[in-house]
Amino acid sequence: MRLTSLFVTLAAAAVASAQNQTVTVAVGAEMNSPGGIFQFNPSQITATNNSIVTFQFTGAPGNHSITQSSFTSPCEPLANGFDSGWVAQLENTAPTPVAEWNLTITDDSKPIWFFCKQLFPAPHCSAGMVGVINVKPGPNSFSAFQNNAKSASAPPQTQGGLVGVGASASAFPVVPTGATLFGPSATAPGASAPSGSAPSGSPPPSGAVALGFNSGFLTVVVGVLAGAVMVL
Ligand SMILES: *[C@@H]1O[C@H](CO)[C@@H](O)[C@H](O)[C@H]1NC(C)=O
Ligand SMILES: *[C@@H]1O[C@H](CO)[C@@H](O)[C@H](O)[C@H]1NC(C)=O
Ligand SMILES: *[C@@H]1O[C@H](CO)[C@@H](O)[C@H](O)[C@H]1NC(C)=O
Ligand SMILES: *[C@@H]1O[C@H](CO)[C@@H](O)[C@H](O)[C@H]1NC(C)=O
Ligand SMILES: [Cu+2]
Repeated sequence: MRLTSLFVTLAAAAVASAQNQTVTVAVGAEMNSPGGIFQFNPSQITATNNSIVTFQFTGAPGNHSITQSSFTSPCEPLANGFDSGWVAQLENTAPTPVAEWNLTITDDSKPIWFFCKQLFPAPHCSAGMVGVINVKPGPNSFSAFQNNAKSASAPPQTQGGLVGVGASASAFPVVPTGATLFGPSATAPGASAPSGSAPSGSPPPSGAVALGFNSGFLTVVVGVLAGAVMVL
């Protein structure tokens, strides 16, 4: 009897400790970071059902999104996928408290692939700014996904909703003074842009969007990209 109840207690404790964790992911990096500006760190996350993945926009300056995609189309928003919208911060230091977005895992049985949809000063997704939650063993690895992203075409600049496939958020990113959220205001909160239709009021995909970064930053970024191309 006593032994049985001890086992039951231990089993319950083991289950509880494996649930509802919080994992923090840095969105964007500092210019001199290993791996460059365009990255999620860590880029591979394990998170069980009900766990919260907290994306912190610590990269500054930066203008990034967390947008769900699929293994086969790394830089293409997934139909009914989640999308944080862009969080822009132009100072060299991220504001405090840092801009933050919480994503809750609703299905840990399948990988949840995501990317950054920002196109300026160069498409972040093909620069390698991609990530995965709950990758499974096999050929659909993070490195295969990231390699596919490098040759993908630029993502459309549509805005998705809060509820994704396998993960969802209850609100768009909370941004402090010094950071600005772009995208979600163009659609109703929680609304998911239907795939294939252009949301009204969204900016044209190229040319017309102000960059906002100073030219020194651009020069460094272009230099970093040129360096990356030479290495590749
Ligand atoms: C985990 O989160 C779910 C949903 O919020 C909640 O119902 C459950 O009680 C939590 N479990 C633990 C062990 O905190
Ligand atoms: C994200 O979730 C964590 C853990 O529950 C919480 O402390 C934090 O306040 C949440 N952040 C936002 C922006 O909701
Ligand atoms: C997590 O939730 C999904 C969807 O309900 C379910 O299919 C999966 O089995 C759950 N994972 C675990 C470990 O229970
Ligand atoms: C951030 O990026 C979005 C999408 O490209 C753009 O609309 C917005 O103007 C940018 N914000 C700044 C401050 O550069
Ligand atoms: Cu980005």
